[in-house]
Amino acid sequence: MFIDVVTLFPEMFPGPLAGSITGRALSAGLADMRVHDLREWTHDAHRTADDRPFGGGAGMVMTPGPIFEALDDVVGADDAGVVLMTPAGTPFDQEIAKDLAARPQMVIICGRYEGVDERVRGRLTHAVSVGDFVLTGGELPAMIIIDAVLRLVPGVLGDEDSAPSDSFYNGLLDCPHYTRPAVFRGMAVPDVLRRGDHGEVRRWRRKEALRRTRALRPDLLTRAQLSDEDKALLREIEEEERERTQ
Ligand code: JB8
Repeated sequence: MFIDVVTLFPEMFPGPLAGSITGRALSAGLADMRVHDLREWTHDAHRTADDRPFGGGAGMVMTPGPIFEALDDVVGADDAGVVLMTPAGTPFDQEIAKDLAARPQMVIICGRYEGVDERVRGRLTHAVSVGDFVLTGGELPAMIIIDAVLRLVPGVLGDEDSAPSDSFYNGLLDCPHYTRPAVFRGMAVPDVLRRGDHGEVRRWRRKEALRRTRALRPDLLTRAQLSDEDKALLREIEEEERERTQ
């Protein structure tokens, strides 16, 4: 896949993407990341990419001209994803990651300042946020999107880097994990994991994933596709919760 980043701070890339699984994916040619300085598409001596907001007020707005010209030059495929990183976007999630990973090209525009001229929206397939907090710009969010998308590209994950059981892969938080030692500072690993009954282990993991999701992310539970077994496990959890709080 082709990944194109349009930014006022190209020196921030590849940054952390040069390491680990993403670094290997890029150096192995499984994806080709090109980083573009938005100022290449400015035409004045000061290479201006922002301006004062119509209507007045504090802060600067990224002007549409350089962004439109950058997209004219950079967007190749007609089913390319064109993504603006903005706090006023859709919360990024695994569904958006899958959508973007299925495309031949992803172009990410990193927002800065108070925002981007609204007329840019018409050139986008996605406007996404990575969470409800204020950042300095869209560069770090763009790296999050690239990481999440790259790991869905075939060949990027080795056998040891599991995708199917990850949190959110099936719409639930992942179950708790344990490794040796069996007892650490007086804290024991649940017996079921040490007995080696694979059916019991699978059921325990599903139940604990449901328990954790119910406690921490009830919004995910209402959207998840729950099997009859899941519903039975949730009833057990609710009964255990009633007993615990009596
Ligand atoms: C300033 O949450 B985000 C995001 C936040 C930002 C900017 C861009 C993106 C620019 N704050 O994805």
